[in-house]
Amino acid sequence: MLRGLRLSQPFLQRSSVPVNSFNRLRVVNHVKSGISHRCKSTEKVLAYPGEKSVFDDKLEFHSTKEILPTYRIMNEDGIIINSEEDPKLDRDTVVKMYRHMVSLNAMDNVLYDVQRQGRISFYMTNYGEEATHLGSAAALKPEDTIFAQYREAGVFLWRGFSLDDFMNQCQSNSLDYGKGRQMPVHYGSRRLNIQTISSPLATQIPQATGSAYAQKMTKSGNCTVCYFGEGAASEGDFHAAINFAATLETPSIFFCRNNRWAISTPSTEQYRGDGIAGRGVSYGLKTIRVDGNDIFAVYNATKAARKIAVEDNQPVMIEAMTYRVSHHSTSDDSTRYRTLSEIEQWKIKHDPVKRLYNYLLSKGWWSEEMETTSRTEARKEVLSALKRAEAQKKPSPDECFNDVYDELTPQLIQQRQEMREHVKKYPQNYPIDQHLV
Ligand SMILES: Cc1ncc(C[n+]2csc(CCOP(=O)(O)OP(=O)(O)O)c2C)c(N)n1
Ligand SMILES: [Mg+2]
Repeated sequence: MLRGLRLSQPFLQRSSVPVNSFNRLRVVNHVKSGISHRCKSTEKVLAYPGEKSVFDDKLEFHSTKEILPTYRIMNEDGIIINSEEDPKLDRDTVVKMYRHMVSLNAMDNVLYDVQRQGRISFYMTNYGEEATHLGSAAALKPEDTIFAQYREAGVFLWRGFSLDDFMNQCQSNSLDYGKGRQMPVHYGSRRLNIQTISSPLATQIPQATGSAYAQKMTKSGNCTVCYFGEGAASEGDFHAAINFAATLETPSIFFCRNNRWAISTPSTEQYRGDGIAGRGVSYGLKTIRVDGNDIFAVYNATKAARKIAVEDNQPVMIEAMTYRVSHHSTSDDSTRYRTLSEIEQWKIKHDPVKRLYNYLLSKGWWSEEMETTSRTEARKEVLSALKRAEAQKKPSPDECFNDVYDELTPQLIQQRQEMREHVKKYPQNYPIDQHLV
């Protein structure tokens, strides 16, 4: 029964552990003749970082036994179920949150249709996930850096990205900060501390860890918040990023929007174990799972996470449970792989916007009349921003070649010349008069 000793000795012989470190090895002394019962010791096997394992003479494979709970403080009807947890946000703040939800819905309605009319090439809506955006964004400081995936338009709205900014980007016009070089919904803003979105999934996660590490090194007192979907969390980049954040002890908040779908792949086929929150724990991150459709729970969780990140220089994981109510994008038809009744159930029973609406009604801070007016106004504002954006010229095609390097390389100069000649030769295919020169 010298299992502990037998297991440990070869390890130590192979390793380069200095001799004086041998005293860290605690051989569990449970050698007894005729032992039949399980023997556990309170002594440690070895001091591995982050792990306290004891010797155990029973052969047993382990799996997740404890499922992390889901933090919630407001129920489906907009009633606060635990008044001690109520963040007691003032009327202006809650109304502002709600108004942004209304604007977000209006923008999604209009731009989805605008894509269908062929006036923009692509769009992704945010329906069903509004509370994850506004609850988290409201709990951050404007100086905190944000890395988003693509379905976080409400975070941009809260930060001050205007409807004109959204429309200019989706129209790829000359006022777009990205100079028309990205697909629609790939927003970004240096002024608002939001890194530009990029299409390859999960690339933002290690970048966000790097950003947080830089904040730590410069003692900035801020954190980096990284949003991603549960599908993106299957990428290798996710694991590398979280492990670096854990070991470098960075002021990071990893915010997973678990909306149950990654295009047509349901969460049930995406992972095993206790989901993304379970991974946070296993990587050594302080972790919380939260009802993503409860804006106050999301707000509290993000606020507390920010405190841990900034004050203790520790990364935090938040898994927000929500649902992608619409199609993945305008290139998708989700009724091909999920039932209408599933979608309806989420729309009717778990709608985060309705939940906040009911809360506002119960406080006397909103009315049916205000609802109608604000929805009409929001649509009008979106449409006029769209009109302004459509009236703008497109960027000069030369912009394709700028900003890659500090100065154009000879190859790029040659390619730009070829492009100019090509465009001139086929004016019927290139409405160059719509572009800046
Ligand atoms: C590296 C990479 N692989 C695949 C894709 C195609 N793709 C775009 S979005 C997406 C699903 C992502 O799902 P999730 O992270 O859950 O975000 P959600 O769309 O649900 O918000 C996939 C597979 C991609 N953009 N990049
Ligand atoms: Mg998803």
